[in-house]
Amino acid sequence: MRFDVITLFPELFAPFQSIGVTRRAFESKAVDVRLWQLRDFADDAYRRVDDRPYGGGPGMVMLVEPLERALQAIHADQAAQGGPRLPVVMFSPAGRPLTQARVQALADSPGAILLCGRYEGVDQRFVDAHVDEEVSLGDYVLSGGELPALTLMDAVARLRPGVLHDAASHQQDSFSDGLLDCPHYSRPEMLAAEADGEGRGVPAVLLSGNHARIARWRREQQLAITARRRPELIEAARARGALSKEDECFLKTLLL
Ligand code: 21W
Repeated sequence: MRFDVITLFPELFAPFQSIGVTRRAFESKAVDVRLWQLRDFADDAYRRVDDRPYGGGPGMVMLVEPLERALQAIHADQAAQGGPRLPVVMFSPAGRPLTQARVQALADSPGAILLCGRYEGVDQRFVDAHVDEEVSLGDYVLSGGELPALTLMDAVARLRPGVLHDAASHQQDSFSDGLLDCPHYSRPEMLAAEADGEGRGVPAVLLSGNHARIARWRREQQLAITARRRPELIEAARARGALSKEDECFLKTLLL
């Protein structure tokens, strides 16, 4: 798959290609990322890509014409590579929140053109003519769409075949079954006591070797944590029929 990223800050994307799971995705060609510096598509000596908003007000607006030239160059490049025309995703605080379902759909697709906004926003005429979808990361204010684009590509890359070593870790993830994850423990079994307290041990059930009991304990931890922190996810799991009779019984025992 391929991502074409339109940005004023291509430097921000370097670590994606040089570190960790996303580097592996990149090197294995599971995800091909091409960065397009919007300033290269300006038409004046100052490489201007923004201007003041009609009607007044604070901030600057990204200009239609450089964006259209960038898009045209990307479409030409995609066609030359024999690829399909990819949808345009714009990152905006006014977009729909990104979900794992949307991430999965993108991972199963040939890719997308990602437009990273800066300034107050993008001239609406470009949005109306070319943007297929507006995506937000949530209700807090960032300074532009680059970190959201990196977030989306990270979430997609780890779903591409061959990128994660352990296929089971997909399945167990928070959100892949709609509940938050259970707690995890590793060595040592007992942490030495400080002067003032007791040693901190691993929950005994995890050392029991009883795999059915361990699975039940983990499920109950997931249910309890989700019910406390994200009750709406319990409601959604119930609506999907994803809660067993045992799950429901356990939830009734919780003091929320
Ligand atoms: C932040 C641009 C605020 C414009 C309401 C009415 C992309 C983002 C961004 C930015 C404003 C995302 C206003 C979560 C984000 C992004 C830069 C508008 C004035 N508010 N997801 N008028 N949060 N942010 N501010 O900020 O480009 S995805």
